[in-house]
Amino acid sequence: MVEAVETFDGWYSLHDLRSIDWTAWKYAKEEERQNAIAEFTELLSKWEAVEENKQGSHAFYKVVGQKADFIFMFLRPTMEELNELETELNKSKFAEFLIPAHSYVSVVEISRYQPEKPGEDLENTPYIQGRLYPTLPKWDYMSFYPMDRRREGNDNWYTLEKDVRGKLLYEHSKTGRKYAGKIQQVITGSIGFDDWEWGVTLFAHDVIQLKKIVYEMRFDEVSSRYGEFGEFFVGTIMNKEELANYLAV
Ligand code: 76R
Repeated sequence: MVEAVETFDGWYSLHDLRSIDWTAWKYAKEEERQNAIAEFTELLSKWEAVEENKQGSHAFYKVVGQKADFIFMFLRPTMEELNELETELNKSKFAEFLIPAHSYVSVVEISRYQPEKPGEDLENTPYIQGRLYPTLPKWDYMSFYPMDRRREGNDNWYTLEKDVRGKLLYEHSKTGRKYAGKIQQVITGSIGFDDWEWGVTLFAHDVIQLKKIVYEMRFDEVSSRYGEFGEFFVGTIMNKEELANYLAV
């Protein structure tokens, strides 16, 4: 019988993408704009404090292209906190000038294909804990996209035996490790939560490495035979300090 793999699940994740209503923003009074920026900056500071206390993390990037203007990735211990956080953002003055563009709900996931050694408590090792509850990197570039594993005719991931899937993912991880220090990936599981099966969030110092890793992985069997991809979003980092300048009209 084909077996599911056990997963370690960490913080809950919300990717929240917004476009700016530039026309409304330009027509607003200068005082209104300044108030919106000040209040939003306070929200950013609040999220930074959560991150410093290791109660969650976030990433904030400017999206390149017309799919959105901003992408936030929020990590929190519970779904409720994600919900509260988005509601607080929605109630803010700044949100009056934001148009929802896209969102994605998932949970940080590590699949356990490697058998545990006797007496080992893998989940509680500092390495696994650090990956389940990560402080997201503040690297210059980010890419986010959802993906599925294919289930078509002879290319059905869900009819492969666990050891076969484990071997294919091991091959995949060897490609991944070539990008150590260049790419940091966060895999989030979204089965039961959103439209695709996983969310892939990649961070890079050099934007071209995002293209290189995804391209190279396309040739790994786990992607070439079993990977289906959704929409890609790519962004450059947004710093709190540059916000006022970015929003100046
Ligand atoms: O968790 C681990 O590090 C163990 C090995 C590993 C697994 C099980 C691993 C390593 N990944 C795993 C699972 Mn991955 N990963 C992706 C993408 O665009 C594409 O073609 C794929 C998008 C990237 C870029 C990437 C990077 N990985 C998964 C899964 C879940 C599958 C399942 O459970 O069925 C998906 C959807 C997925 C997708 N992966 C790595 C990387 C990198 C860089 C590594 C090496 C990490 C390291 O060892 O430091």
